[in-house]
Amino acid sequence: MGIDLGILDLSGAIKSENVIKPKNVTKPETMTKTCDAYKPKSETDPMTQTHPMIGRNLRIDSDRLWQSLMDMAKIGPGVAGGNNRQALTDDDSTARHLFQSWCAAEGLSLHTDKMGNMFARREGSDASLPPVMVGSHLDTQPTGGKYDGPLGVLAALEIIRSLNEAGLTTRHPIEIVNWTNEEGCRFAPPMMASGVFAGVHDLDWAYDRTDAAGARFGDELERIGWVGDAAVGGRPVAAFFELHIEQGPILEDSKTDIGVVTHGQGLNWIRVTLTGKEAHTGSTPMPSRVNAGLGMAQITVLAHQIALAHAPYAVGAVGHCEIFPNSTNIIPGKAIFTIDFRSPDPAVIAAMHDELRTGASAIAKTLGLGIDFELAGAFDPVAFDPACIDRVRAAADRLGYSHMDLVSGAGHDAFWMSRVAPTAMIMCPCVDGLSHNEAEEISQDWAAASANVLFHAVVETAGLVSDD
Ligand code: HGY
Ligand code: MN
Ligand code: MN
Repeated sequence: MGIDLGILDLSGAIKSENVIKPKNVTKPETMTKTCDAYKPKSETDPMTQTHPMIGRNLRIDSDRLWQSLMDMAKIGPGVAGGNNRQALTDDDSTARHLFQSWCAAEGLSLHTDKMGNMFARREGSDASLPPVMVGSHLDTQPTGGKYDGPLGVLAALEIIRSLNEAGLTTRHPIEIVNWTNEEGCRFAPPMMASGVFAGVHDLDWAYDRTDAAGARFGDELERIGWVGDAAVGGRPVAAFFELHIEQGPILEDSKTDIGVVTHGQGLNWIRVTLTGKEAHTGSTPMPSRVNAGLGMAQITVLAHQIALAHAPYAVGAVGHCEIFPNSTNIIPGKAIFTIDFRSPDPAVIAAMHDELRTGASAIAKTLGLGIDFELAGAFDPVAFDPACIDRVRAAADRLGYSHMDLVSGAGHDAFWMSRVAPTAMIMCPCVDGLSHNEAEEISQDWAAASANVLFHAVVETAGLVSDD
């Protein structure tokens, strides 16, 4: 396989002590453990310079972070306790305004680029230095949770609030980022705006993406009033850090506080369009039917079987599907659906894609259907920056949290940012490993622990210069 999958072997990385009790989390001893004495490293390279302050009482305010998460969750509520705050909706705009007001209250200067990415900047002692960026996304799935995305943006804000409270200055500026349209559920592909920032997607191509109703991304961004005037990307970034919930069961099952994300798996979204013939479901003889819905069902099973055939690390499913005219007594004449294939190994992704095209074409031929394939989203597996990863591990150790290496199953803006800046991710557990479900849940302690690790990694990278 293309990537050393040994890191998925969890045997060596789990420490038995310092466990978090899932669900009704009590305050385990690690959460209150004071920091060990901290020995500053060499003064030569400021990027690795560490400041005695970091070893002392640098902590975020857990209650304040939690309250911000709960306040943000009130915008674009779902129907079952989660959120439906899809990209470029009015709710997305309301969330942006709330975030903007919080940043203004902290004295940050806010600028927005042409993709609507929001950057809230805290100056450092040396404005000539590129910013350390930290953030994630505020848009959600249609039946999303309260934490997928907002935890990373609001933990970043909490770092700024804590620095302001402590009166500390960093060398590098720090910029909090809210990336537009990370989810890609309304406008494919996912991580679209960070992709434009990283030079992977062209601005005009992104503007022309349409949602299921045919609305253009560019028009919707204009409609909600969040087209900024700043160029998208093309500027130096010292480093990028992203805190995100795991969205899987590994951390909670192993009772580990922190996920140190070393890699992220790659993805292919293959959108299939099947063309059949609408006809009466009652009077049309079975042999003469050209049923696009039947083709979609058979190709859905095929995708599942292909993923199973590439076990243990490949995954595959059809999450999006539409049939037309979607009337009970009309044989579907058209089906449009998207296969989501993922693996840590690019060769496996390519193999699954090829097997799907071959198998689906054979199914279409047997059923007399027209078939069209479109690559609706794709990114390769990523390896994050070793120096940034080391800072995350050192912070978790210093703060007394248990940690393990992880490969991210989900895609994140950090994946594209790793192309233009040293990048690392931090993960916290989530209850039952559940996400992209309104029942998504984390504990306040999990949020605080991971935000503290983010705090130390970001501040160590930005360099502390003094107490104001
Ligand atoms: O699809 C993903 O992995 C991310 O949640 N957008
Ligand atoms: Mn996310
Ligand atoms: Mn998501």
